[in-house]
Amino acid sequence: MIKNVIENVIVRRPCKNFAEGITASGLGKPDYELALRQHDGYIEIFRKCGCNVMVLNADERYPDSTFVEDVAIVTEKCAILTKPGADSRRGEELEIADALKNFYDKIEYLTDDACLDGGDILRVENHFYIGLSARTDSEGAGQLTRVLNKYGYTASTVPVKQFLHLKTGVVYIGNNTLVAAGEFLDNTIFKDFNIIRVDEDEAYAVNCITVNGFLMIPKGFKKTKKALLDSGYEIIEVEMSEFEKMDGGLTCLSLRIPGI
Ligand code: CIR
Repeated sequence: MIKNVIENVIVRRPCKNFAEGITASGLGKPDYELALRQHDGYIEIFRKCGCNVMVLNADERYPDSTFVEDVAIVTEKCAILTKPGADSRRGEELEIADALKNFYDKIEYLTDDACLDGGDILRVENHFYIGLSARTDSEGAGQLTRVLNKYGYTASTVPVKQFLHLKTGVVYIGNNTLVAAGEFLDNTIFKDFNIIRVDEDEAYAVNCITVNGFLMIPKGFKKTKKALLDSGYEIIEVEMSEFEKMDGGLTCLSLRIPGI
């Protein structure tokens, strides 16, 4: 049984050219100063939830490098560096290795022929669903599965068509419960879960985070907040407007390292 305690969290400050990152949101250019303040708020919530937060300096070479979730998979047994599927993000993964060495003896690597973004990895207890998306291919999924199997985890793939990443459209909040929207609402792969259904106009709010008994959700999504009130978690809202403009959700901004 995993403890489900998050002890350490790694984040990276947004860089000055954050607005030059990849986006299809159509929500306009983010305000950098506001993004920094929202990032401060995000960090503060993890601290309130009892986590140590390691804050890495901005990396101006990679506009999307604040979205650290995409560059590594962190478990209680090992960390695995990914191979980002977008050309402009290739190499970001190597920049997180030193930070991970503070927490891990075992760091695993995928090879250059793989594509895999951490946003496509949905962990449910000791099973990992791997989204096959525009960013993650079957070579990446195969390599990750082999690494996970080595550490006693299982994995399987899920096609992702509508969303950027698997976790943009479905997340696990414990207790056999998923929060989902769009293509994942009636996907037979998830038929044995309880599903908290999120309407299309609030789909951004699917991407929430459970952390030490709290549920962090983006601010401004009333229907989803109401639906999540019965989940048994205390809900904490965080302003995310500037990250939403760059297609980033709550999970994307951190690597959450489970306690052993
Ligand atoms: C990108 O397109 O790569 C970034 N602008 C957003 C990444 C969001 N990451 C995530 O959903 N895990």
